[in-house]
Amino acid sequence: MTDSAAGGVTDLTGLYREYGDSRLPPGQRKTDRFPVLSKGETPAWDANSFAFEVWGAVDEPLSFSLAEFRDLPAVTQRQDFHCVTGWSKFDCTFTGVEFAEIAERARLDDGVEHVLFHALDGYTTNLSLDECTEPGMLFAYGYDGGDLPADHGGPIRAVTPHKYAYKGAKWVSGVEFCTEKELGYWEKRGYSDTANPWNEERYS
Ligand SMILES: Nc1nc2c(c(=O)[nH]1)N[C@H]1C(S)=C(S)[C@@H](COP(=O)(O)O)O[C@H]1N2
Ligand SMILES: [Mo]
Repeated sequence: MTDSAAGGVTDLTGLYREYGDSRLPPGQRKTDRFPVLSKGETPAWDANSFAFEVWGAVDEPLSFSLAEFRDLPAVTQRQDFHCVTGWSKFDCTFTGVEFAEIAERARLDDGVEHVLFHALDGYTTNLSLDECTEPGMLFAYGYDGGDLPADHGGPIRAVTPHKYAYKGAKWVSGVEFCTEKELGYWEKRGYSDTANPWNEERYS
């Protein structure tokens, strides 16, 4: 896997090799734009009252203001982005907090195996805990050297370069650690729970 840090940017665009042979997953076409794909409107939020919360089967429920979240140790990564509707955007540069950083602080109960992400627009998506600790799983607030635009999920979104992008909640406001699996918005509506782009796991 290519994982070289140049100028503080870790290159994760070689991550596909762990899952398949082609950087462009089967059935995808490359776009140079960054389309916006949301189930509804971009939700309104207030930088002064926004909270990123962590709850569920944890010893230490957490709540971060935007300023507190931006004070956490952060990384910048170059990643590819694959939407299940068929477009892929290569070389997105995201800055944010690694999933593991949050999980460690929350001190998970022994039985935690699943994670449900909650978003300001009512969207949810689920992953197993193991899938969340894969490299590239970030809570991103920066994109291409600036703030993550609101349409793309600012103030904070999850990014999941090893999965179709519906696994990455935009406007993420809550991370719930669970002992049992609960399906998210698209997973309940027939999209794949595992969502591996190189195996073309689009539908369940
Ligand atoms: N909260 C929320 N997150 C979401 C969605 C959404 O509708 N609401 N759409 C998902 C889908 S299907 C994709 S492809 C990506 C799109 O991200 P983009 O708009 O930045 O391209 O966000 C994902 N996360
Ligand atoms: Mo998507």
